[in-house]
Amino acid sequence: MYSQGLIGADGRTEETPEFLAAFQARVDAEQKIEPNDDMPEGYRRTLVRQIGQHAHSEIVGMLPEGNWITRAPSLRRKAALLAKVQDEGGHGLYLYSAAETLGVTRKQMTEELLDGRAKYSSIFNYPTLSWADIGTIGWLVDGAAIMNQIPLCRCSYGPYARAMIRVCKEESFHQRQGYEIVMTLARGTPEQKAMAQDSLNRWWWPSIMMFGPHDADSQHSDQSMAWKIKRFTNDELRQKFIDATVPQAEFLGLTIPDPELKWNEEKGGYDHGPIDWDEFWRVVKGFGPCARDRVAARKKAWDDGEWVREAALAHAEKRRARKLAVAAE
Ligand code: BYC
Repeated sequence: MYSQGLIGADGRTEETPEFLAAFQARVDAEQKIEPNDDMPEGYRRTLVRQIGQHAHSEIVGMLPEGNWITRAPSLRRKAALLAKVQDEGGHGLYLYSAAETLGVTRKQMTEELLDGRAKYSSIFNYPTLSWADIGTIGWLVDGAAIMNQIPLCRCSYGPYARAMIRVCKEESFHQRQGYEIVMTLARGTPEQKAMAQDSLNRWWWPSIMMFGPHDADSQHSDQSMAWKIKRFTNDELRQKFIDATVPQAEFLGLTIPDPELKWNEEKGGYDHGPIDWDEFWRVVKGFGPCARDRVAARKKAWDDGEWVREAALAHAEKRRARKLAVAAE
């Protein structure tokens, strides 16, 4: 029998050493943890934090790209961008639902985002200054997201792992549409190629920061790896991303803005220059270039949507009352 926790006076499972060991054994045996299973409070909290941050990132991530929908250079580009931004909204909803299975409400998560307790990915605090940025976001940002999220399809928590499967399929389409935009610009006029290079120069470092702090400074990695929430460390994923992306930049004839980027035969991967962690922490702490606009946009959407939530609730309540009345007849 898996559950060896004792039920405490408050009705919650006390985390005895036996309970924790049995939980870990279950994770080690690659059994999926499902919403109604007993789980350590720390495991639940870690997932709420990570899935919540992930959901917020998908929703906030719609803003920098949405900014270009009306200015896309052709109908084909506009239709593709619209579909991509809509996909990101869908990913956010999927993820909020996955987090809700852990006993937190979407309202709580949104309030935490708006008052700064919950984070969203640092990358979405940077502005989209040119059309090339839409290509670069697809290529680099979705590319980094895929690298980070493919292993999450094997996360020990079932609802998160299953949500990631569809999300990754769509992200892979997004990455290709971005790469194709950058390729078109890189093969275009000298001005277009310069636009693509300028975009790469601005997005490269923020993209490799997306993977989070170096392993030595990552507070949560060890425990998250033990619980098989994370399957690779931040630095391992960053390295995989750099190794996959450098040949793509070479193919495009673009230069990655890191003079210290060099193939290291011994390790079988690229060495890179130092990351500006001061910039990273500044952005993570809410002082990124667009941070105020992003949170203000989310607050406006939440406030403007209040009547919709109220109407939906009233409608659901009315239907429930009608069903009860019919059942009572
Ligand atoms: N931005 O101990 P660590 C996407 C925080 S893609 C902001 O290593 P962990 C999309 C971290 O939360 C982006 N904060 O943490 C793509 C922690 O602070 P708290 C979303 C960051 O959790 C294209 C502290 O730093 N993807 O959505 O083990 C278009 C210490 O870090 C960041 C996900 O969220 C950052 N970059 O590892 C549209 C993927 N990095 O919480 C949308 C799921 C670190 O203690 N998340 N921090 O206050 C993850 O895989 C992990 O949470 C991370 C961080 C790798 C991000």
